[in-house]
Amino acid sequence: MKQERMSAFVKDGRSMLLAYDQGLEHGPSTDFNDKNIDPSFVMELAVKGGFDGIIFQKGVAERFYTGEVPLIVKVNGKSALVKGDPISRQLCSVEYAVSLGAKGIGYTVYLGSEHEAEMFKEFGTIQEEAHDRGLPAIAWVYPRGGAITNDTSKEVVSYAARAALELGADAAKIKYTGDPISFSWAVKAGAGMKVFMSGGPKAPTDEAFLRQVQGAMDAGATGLAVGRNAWQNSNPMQMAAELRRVIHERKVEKLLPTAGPQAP
Ligand code: FBP
Repeated sequence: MKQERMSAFVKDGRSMLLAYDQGLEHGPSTDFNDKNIDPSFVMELAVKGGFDGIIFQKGVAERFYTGEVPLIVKVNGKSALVKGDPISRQLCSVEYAVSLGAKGIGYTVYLGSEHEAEMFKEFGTIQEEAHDRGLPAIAWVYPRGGAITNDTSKEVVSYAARAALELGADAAKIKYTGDPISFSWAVKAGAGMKVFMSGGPKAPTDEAFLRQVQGAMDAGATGLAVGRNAWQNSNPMQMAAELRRVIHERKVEKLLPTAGPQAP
């Protein structure tokens, strides 16, 4: 049933989502250039680049969402200005997200933060409200705070996937561990829940990024939710085409040396 809730965003079991909530999360001077500071540019990339979904905060969705690609509204957020263990609180109701056209609800949980209990509780309510409307609840699970020393280790990333499953997420967006074998353990920890690799800061080369995406797909991920590595690229349409080749057309050689997911 959970897989059906994600069906608006998944084709042949695979998906590529375009994330554009970094203006609030990071600040405009950190991530944007003259082109991608315009949300219309990213909306157009989502459409022409063949993305399966677009992720906006409500204010951007209100003004720039055109309805041509399924929408995920990120219903919580925080700025980069406050220091200490992070907390990201709800900013938009599920009902309002639906009124904007959302087919999915996104929420970030900072696993390991001293405030995780508040985010768990809020996500729990949002998940139930989303499910009441037949919509998926998609959890960005980012281990962060003083308790976390390595947020891309196999142990921590698989914990993120398992936490998302147990919190009732239909899909989890988690960081890549760096290799397909360790990432396959995180996919396994999700026990059938859809797992998306999070894009992260722009990789040094396109090839390096595409190899990460290929590794995540080989590990059994459903797909990728990417922002900066797509719309910061000097040729975002070409990057979108390459991502389609890896994710949907399966045109790159297998990187995973063994037949299937490995136990730890
Ligand atoms: P990127 O591909 O740009 O990393 O976007 C994915 C994302 O999860 C965004 O949705 C979010 O704004 C950002 O990463 C959070 O980044 P950070 O890890 O710096 O908090």
